[in-house]
Amino acid sequence: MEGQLQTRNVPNLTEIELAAIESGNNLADGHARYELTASQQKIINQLGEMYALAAEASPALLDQKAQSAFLTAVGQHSAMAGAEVLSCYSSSVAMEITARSLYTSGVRRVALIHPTFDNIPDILRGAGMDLTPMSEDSVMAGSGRLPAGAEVLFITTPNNPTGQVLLPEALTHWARECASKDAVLVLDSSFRGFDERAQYDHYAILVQEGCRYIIMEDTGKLWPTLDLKIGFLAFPRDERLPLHRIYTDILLGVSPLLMLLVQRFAEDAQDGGFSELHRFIRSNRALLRKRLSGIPATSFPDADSRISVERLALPAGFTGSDMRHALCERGVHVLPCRQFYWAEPEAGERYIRLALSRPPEMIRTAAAAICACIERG
Ligand code: EGV
Repeated sequence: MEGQLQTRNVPNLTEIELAAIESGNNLADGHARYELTASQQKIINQLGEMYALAAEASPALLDQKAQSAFLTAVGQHSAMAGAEVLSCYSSSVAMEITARSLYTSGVRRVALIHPTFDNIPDILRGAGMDLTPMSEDSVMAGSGRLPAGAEVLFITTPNNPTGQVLLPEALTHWARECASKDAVLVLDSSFRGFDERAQYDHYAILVQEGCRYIIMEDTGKLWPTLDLKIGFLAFPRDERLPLHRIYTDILLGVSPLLMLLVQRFAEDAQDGGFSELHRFIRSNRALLRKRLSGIPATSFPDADSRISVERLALPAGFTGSDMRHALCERGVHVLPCRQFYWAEPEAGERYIRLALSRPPEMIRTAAAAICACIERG
């Protein structure tokens, strides 16, 4: 009953994102919404020929080539050799398959990073998992034990919305800790394309530590491809969870045209596209920070974040939820951070989240609206 009331009164982040989508000043969702680069445009101009190629080629080969191109571009060199990789239409589909596989195997107790994007706890709870929060700081510190009884440790890295990255020493620690308890280490790496610090070979470490793992890789946040994207679900070939079986309950596979598109964009990324993307996001982040630098008592708590969203801490007396509504009246759409703090919503009220994967003009407009709202009090 309480749960149903919650659902009616507080929108989830995706409902807020949806409401913003038709707006001119949509800095709500984390999807890439800006012009294609020149080399990306070239790929799109070849879509007709790519369709013909995809129709003729072996789907399995296209799948393998796209996976290999993407995983190589993000530094995951051991993945193809050691892991089974399943291609999904989005990383949320991969997450749903993961959660159902856990449930089917009798697993219930998941330790989950806090805060993180709300659809992760929502999908896991929806599939019957019991969640224990683990603070982002304790996860990233890479010391300490798993909470008692935890059968899964779920980490978003880089984390959304903070951009914090699980470094090699910390991954090694948790891999060892999970291996000693036969727990599964699940990583959502949807934002790793933005941050080279998250591009060391995770699979090599996990294999070396003998850890059971599931990794969700994602192209969805990286390229302005009108939501043509792939979520990869990767796990050891000998993993006993019924991931392949549940995948096939849901999908035969994804479109070979989509696989070919992902392959071409991944090759372009490796060939300078990622550098260009990193420059673009860095420049938008600097622009936002500069435009708001004159506003007293606001701050950017994630000094070293490289991902395509940015948290802003509001002055005392403002809440993220109120600020979101006030900005909405000025035609600017952002996310409140309350919902990211799934175990302690009030702690998220200090912040809003702004998307940086937008044209710079939109960042300027949003910054001006935020200044106006705060100055008015
Ligand atoms: C972000 C949208 C889903 C998600 C956006 C996101 N929600 N998939 N239910 O893709 O950070 O804005 O992760």
